[in-house]
Amino acid sequence: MTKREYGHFIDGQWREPHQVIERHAPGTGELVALVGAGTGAEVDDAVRAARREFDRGPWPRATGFERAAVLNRVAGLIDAHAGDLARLDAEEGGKPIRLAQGDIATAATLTRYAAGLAAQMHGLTYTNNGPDFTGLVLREPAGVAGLITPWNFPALILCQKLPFALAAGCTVVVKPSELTSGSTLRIAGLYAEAGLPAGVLNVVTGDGRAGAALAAHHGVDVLSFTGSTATGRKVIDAAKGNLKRLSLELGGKAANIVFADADLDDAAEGVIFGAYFNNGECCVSQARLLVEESIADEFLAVLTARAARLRVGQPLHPTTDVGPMIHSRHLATVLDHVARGRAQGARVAVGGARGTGGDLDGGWFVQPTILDSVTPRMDVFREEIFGPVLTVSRFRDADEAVELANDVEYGLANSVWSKNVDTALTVSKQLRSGTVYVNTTIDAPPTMPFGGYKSSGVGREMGQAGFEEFTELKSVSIRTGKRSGSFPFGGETL
Ligand code: TXE
Repeated sequence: MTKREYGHFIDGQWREPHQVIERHAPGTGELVALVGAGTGAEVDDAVRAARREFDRGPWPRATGFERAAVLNRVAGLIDAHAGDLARLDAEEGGKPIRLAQGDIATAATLTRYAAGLAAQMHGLTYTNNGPDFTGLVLREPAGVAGLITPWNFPALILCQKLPFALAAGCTVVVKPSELTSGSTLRIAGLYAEAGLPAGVLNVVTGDGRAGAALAAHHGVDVLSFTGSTATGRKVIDAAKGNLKRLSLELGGKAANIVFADADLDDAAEGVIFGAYFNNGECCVSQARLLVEESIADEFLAVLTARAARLRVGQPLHPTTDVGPMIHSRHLATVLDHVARGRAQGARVAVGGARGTGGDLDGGWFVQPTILDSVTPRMDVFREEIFGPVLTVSRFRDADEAVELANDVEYGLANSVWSKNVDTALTVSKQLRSGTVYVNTTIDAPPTMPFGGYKSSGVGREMGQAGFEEFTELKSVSIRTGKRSGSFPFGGETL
């Protein structure tokens, strides 16, 4: 692996950092990157450049077609550099390379979709406000957007935000995760290559201190954050100084609800994919299986055998299914969850320990794990584990399944497996989550808005709704002709 050194990208220039953060590859522990530790001063410079471009620059004033042309060029460049981008995310984040390649393909698709939204950005006209009145509802860019992204989908989550903000005419400051900044900086370079004016997109790397400075900055009008619920709460506090608009995509504890009338082969594949996709380090990870009692033992036997066959390995290996945890502290946290689950009465059906042996020894691996006999009182049922750990609980009927699924503080996504349309739709409507997958899992196109109920966040990403997060509405009420009568003030005409 090659060690990379990154600077900040501010006002179209690469800037040397004063201090750096070391990034070690999760698969091997090798030093792979030195990332700039941004401070309030760099955030200030970046916001100042974005502010200048928003207030006086060409980007917010360009036509939707002009903005779309730049975004479409960027999408082409992302495709052209897909191999490098995927490798950065796999090396720095530990995600299996096949998944990283999928992330980059989707990043390009999201960018093309956002280009289409730029081209058709429009407001409304009201012609029913009386004969002398025309009401215009203008849709305007919201201003300077701050984007704070996490480490689990570095390029993908960036592209759930950035092209939408730019499509709307916002100017942007991004603060990527200090653990996985490479692909964000590379993509910023692709925007410059595609002709985005200097200062419209700025990237300041660094840890939570740089994120906190961006969240608090009065020059930022709208902030879009993806990360933990705990940090989301801090972002709300920091953002209140200038009451900036917030969109927060936070933690989750999704359930895969499997009814006896599902296609069980299909459901088993879906449950395995949902639980172990991206090493389980995924906000929509389907970390809880709720299975109908009558098929539970037989279904669990299939899952256990399937989980044991998953290939745990180095992220760059083409056949790896499950890679390492993001860092050693997180490895310890995931193993601690398993230990607490056991202590509280869960039974380990498979896995349950650190992944070791061969080339796993230098990295932070966890065996794909299934904890059976999990009840709602246990911590593993309620807390986001964010690792390759699936919990199993049984239900008697649809009412109990819904009650169990909703009995957590989160509400990001759930899946329902049933071939009975009554069951599938009735349960979907009762689930308190922003997304429900039916007979599929972790599978939603960019047209569909994505976000959380309850402690999973506020606002939406992707779809028309995700675009609108980066816009403001302005009502312009126009009177034509001479007003008959007076304004209703004292009954006299001035
Ligand atoms: O997240 P943080 P962490 C969950 C998951 C994981 C846990 C901790 O359970 O185990 O969070 O991960 C920046 N003001 N998710 O500690 O802290 C930080 O630098 C502003 C779920 O890595 O939320 C990074 O860029 N920003 C999640 C980003 O916030 C701050 C994805 C996310 O980091 C900040 C990641 C502050 N005070 C973790 N402190 C999902 N929804 O998918 C940190 N940051």
